[in-house]
Amino acid sequence: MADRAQIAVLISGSGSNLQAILDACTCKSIDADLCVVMSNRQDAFGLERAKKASVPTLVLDYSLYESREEYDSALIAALSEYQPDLVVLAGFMRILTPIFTDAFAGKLINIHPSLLPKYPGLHTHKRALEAGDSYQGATVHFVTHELDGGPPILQGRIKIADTDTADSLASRILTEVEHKIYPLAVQWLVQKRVEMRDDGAWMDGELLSGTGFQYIETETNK
Ligand code: NHR
Ligand code: GAR
Repeated sequence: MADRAQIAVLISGSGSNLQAILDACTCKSIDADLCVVMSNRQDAFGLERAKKASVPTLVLDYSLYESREEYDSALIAALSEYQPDLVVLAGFMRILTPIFTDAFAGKLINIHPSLLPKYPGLHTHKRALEAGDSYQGATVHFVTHELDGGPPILQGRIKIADTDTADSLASRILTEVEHKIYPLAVQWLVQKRVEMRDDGAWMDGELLSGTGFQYIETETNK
């Protein structure tokens, strides 16, 4: 096994969270290397980011597979070549079957743009605005067979302004929350400070609450 932890990242689009993780590996705030970036779309901009950083890339288009199960089996086979210690979903837009989530149980995480357990699924910012919420944010969680229902690890939030739209919230949460909490949560996993057990996510020997650790920005983690 390689001496630094190996991370596989799965994307579907721009890959700005991938970039935040790549940058954190470069500046050593994550003690790991990316072993592969996989996209389900050939035109995902994140693939360019990976190539620029000399990380191997893979494209697995799901329209070429008969079923979700066949796609997931192909994905497992492709990733196995790289022996990842951690599989990170970063804007990956395909629901995974238990074939995949069981194969990587405890090693598979996602960032979801809402304050889970609120608003699993899609269109989260529109739903928070329509509900008149005061805060919106993002949550890093373990992925299980239950969509956006795996145990939360780390959550960060911003106050919703009167002038916010779904688009302005999406972009503020991406830069002010996601790009900060995702590299931090990845490092916690690499350090084995966080693990998934039957009853939820544990950190430093304590069971985390159902919303995960709450990220508060300080002078040192800005
Ligand atoms: N898979 C499992 N099993 N569990 C999770 O928690 C997952 C997952 C796969 C992806 C990311 C998730 C998010 O953060 C994620 C979490 C896609 C959809 C979706 O409805 C929902 C949630 C997430 C990702 N996808 C449609 C599908 O039919 C396709 C939508 C599209 O292509 O635009 O797969 O929000
Ligand atoms: C992020 O906001 C992420 O939370 C969200 O997509 C964006 C990806 O941006 N994920 C989902 O909505 C998953 N359904 P990025 O490609 O620039 O990292």
